[in-house]
Amino acid sequence: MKQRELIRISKFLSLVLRHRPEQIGLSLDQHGWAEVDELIRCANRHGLPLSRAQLEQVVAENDKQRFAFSADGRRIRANQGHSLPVDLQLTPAQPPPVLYHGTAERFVESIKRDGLLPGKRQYVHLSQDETTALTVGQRHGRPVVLTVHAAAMTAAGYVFYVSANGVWLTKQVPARFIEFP
Ligand code: HQG
Repeated sequence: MKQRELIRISKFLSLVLRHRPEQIGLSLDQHGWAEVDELIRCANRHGLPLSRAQLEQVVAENDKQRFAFSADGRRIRANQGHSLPVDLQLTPAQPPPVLYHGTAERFVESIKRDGLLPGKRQYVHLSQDETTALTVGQRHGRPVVLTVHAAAMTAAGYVFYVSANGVWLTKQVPARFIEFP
């Protein structure tokens, strides 16, 4: 499968597995899982030809490992990024001393005031390295990388999770834990 086709299917999966399964008549369980057979049926019915083999290739080769199959291979879900209120059953984890958040310059004033908020998603997304954060920030405009004092947050009782694909998640980051460039 060509790179372009992989990306197209990945974007489609992000939409239906994180945000809007109802758009293709799909349902997710409370932990975010979709039945693979049902996903394929719904996709095909909505004009996106999709096979099990293609899904396997997307899961295996996705640049950010955005999706995972269940152990028995019968279900699939997104590893993070949901706006739907699914419970990924993540266990709290101890983050490294600092994490990074990439955002756009135009959001900085508001972040200084309110801290980092999850917006439409369930969690604020944080990266372990600055390069990844920069790429995330570039999606929104002229990028800025913020340093988040994660260890200080856990000491203060804030809880962190790490998704199956290595994205750090937390409900919010108060401004006092953020270092601005
Ligand atoms: C900003 C992609 C104003 C926040 C990425 C961000 C990530 C505020 C935007 C994942 C704010 C939300 C998530 C405040 C936060 N005032 N703006 N108080 N608090 N913001 O897309 O982190 O490719 O929902 O800085 O790689 O950019 O889809 O979050 O700029 O891991 O797999 O509000 O999405 O992953 O934007 O990206 P988003 P994000 P995928």
